[in-house]
Amino acid sequence: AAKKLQGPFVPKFEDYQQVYNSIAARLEERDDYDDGSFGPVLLRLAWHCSGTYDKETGTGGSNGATMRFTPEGSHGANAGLQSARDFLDPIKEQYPWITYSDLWILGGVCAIQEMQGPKIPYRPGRSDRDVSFCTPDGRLPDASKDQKHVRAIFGRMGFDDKEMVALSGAHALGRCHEDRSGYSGPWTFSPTTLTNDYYKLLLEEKWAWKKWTGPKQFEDVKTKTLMMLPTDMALVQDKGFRPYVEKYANDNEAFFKDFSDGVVRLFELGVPFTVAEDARWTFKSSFD
Ligand code: DDH
Repeated sequence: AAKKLQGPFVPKFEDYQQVYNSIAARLEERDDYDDGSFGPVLLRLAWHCSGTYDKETGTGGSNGATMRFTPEGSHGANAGLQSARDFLDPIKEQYPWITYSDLWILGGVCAIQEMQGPKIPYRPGRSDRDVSFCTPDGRLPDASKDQKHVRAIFGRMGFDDKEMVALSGAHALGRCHEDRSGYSGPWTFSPTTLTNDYYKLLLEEKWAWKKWTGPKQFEDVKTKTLMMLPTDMALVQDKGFRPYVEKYANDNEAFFKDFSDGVVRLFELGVPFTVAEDARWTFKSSFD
């Protein structure tokens, strides 16, 4: 009998869901990290791939996974993200058909959903590119700056005020590390669960400059355990940003909706998709 011709392997939804499940299982298994979870640093990896996008030149963004290479991998803003890339390497070995760039973004999607955030619809289509596609240093935000800087950086990616405030709610998660950014501490009391606490704390706590020799940051006067960066504080100081901070502090559902929409857009910056927008997939979470 004639041997049936085997076409190239074309992964489908079920295949990506399997990758999702493997990342989720590894998140559960590897609790040997800050606050017991690699979730926050996985999200930061996905954001730092995407946040290099420049709408004028179409360069940067989540296509390419160019942070694998030295110039971009050693940019100051990316300090510490090696741990997230290492975390995902065994997954890449298990599913060699997925590109690094699709995998790193899927890692961000999985991290958000597994940390009880909203669903983040996803489509594949990113391809890995070589070192010549590395973006120049300085495209990611500098935490010591003010609202003008936040608007310039996120405006360059194509975001408006509402989206800037919604995306910043990611700082409900994770913490700053002195040996990475120079800053220190978490923003909330539950750094491995996504909630609107970041906005509530911004409005309800009293914040003062932390007295220390490190970079200028705020600490909460009451417990001195939480922190805000100058760029976080800009969101309540600025007249254009503040109404959104108030809205999200009062309405977790509105935050989840706008955060999900913003992240979907962020994670797709600079990608020449062949899959239509209305064909995005929504993955089952481990607890669904
Ligand atoms: Fe962020 N972020 N971020 N951030 N970020 C840091 C940590 C984390 C800024 C600076 C810092 C976003 C926006 C901004 C996460 C997600 C997102 C740290 C500390 C600094 C500094 C790093 C370290 O020491 O390890 C600035 C400035 C901005 C801005 O101007 C708006 C956005 C948009 C996101 C997102 O995910 C959509 C996460 C998660 C972390 C915690 C990482 C960890 O290891 O924990």
